[in-house]
Amino acid sequence: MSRRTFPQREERHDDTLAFICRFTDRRTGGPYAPRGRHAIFRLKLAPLSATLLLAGCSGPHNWLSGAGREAMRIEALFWPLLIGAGLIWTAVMTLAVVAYRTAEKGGTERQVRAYVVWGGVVFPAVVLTGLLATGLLTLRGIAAQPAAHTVAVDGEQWWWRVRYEGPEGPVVSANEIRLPRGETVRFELTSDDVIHSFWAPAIGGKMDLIPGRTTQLTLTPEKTGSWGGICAEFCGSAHAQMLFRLVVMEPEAYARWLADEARPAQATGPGLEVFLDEGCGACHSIRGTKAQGPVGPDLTHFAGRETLGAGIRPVSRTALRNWIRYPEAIKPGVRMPGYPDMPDARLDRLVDYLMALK
Ligand code: HEC
Ligand SMILES: [Cu+2]
Repeated sequence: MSRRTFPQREERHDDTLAFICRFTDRRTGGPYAPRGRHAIFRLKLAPLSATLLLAGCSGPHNWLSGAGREAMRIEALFWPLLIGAGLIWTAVMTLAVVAYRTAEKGGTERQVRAYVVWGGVVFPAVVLTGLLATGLLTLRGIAAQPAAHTVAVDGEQWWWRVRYEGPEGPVVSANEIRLPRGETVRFELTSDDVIHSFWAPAIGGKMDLIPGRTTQLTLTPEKTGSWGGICAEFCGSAHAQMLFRLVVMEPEAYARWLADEARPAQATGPGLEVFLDEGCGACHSIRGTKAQGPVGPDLTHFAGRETLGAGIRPVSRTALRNWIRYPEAIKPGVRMPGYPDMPDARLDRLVDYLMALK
């Protein structure tokens, strides 16, 4: 069989695939069989896994942060599980070795069978039953809780539509969810297109968003701060760029913020004309203006948010300019057209206006 070379691009972008091809081909003498070192040494996943591990242990996605009551309960389950699993693994392996030795040294079949039955059947069955019961109890404690208020979240390709119950009707926002500290909130989750999954590791979770259904998740944030959230179910090309922020505030600050958020847009200026002229209003709403498009994120208080593009860029003039000109370059697959030819002066006016939407 002739040796094809592994495609360069794929090699760089999909180390796992490359690894599997090389690994299986090494055994079968197939086309991707590696020269020289064993396939496993070519696996370049080590730095990646280390990064992921470290990323999980710090920063806004840290699920061991104790920033939410549900996250803490899961954490309380995690450590006994991890340590227990380690101990059990060691014990069972020891027993296996002892059983093997006993057999080798001519132990009777009864002796060997005793090790297998007690160490391999009875012990795991008892431990796993205990763990299952603990897990189910924890789950029940997390699931069934009365909530002080509700936030509706719709998954969209590839951003989050957020609706609060404002003082006078619903308040719509996007990609950022504000919550009062110490109060239990019920998320009502649904999707407009495909299945997404709502996950804010630091506070707790996760729960799928399913088209045609409403799923629920209750969370109780315990620490103020800004925490990261992600879509945890592959939902299309820009899935990895579908992030959100969970901003936990003191209850009084939250109430003030919500009242403010419920107001129509305060900004005016020539940029609004540009916005309407360019047709942005066909997709985006700015409450208090003629722009009432339901397709994209509500922009009424856009500049009051921390990020744009569903958590992938900070809200800044530069990021916003680039986003309007080349959204596809920032987020491949994005459902917003770019405006690469908009004259600078016009773009500046538009950006001035959007940055004033606090
Ligand atoms: C065809 C519909 C459509 C049009 C027209 C459109 N957008 Fe968008 N826009 C979207 C969608 C969809 C998103 C969400 C993209 C994502 O994050 O995946 C978006 C995102 C944005 C965001 C980021 C919002 C946030 O909070 O993350 C801004 C700002 C924005 N658009 C401004 C504009 C401006 C200014 C125009 C006109 C020059 C415009 N858009 C035209 C559909 C559109
Ligand atoms: Cu997704």
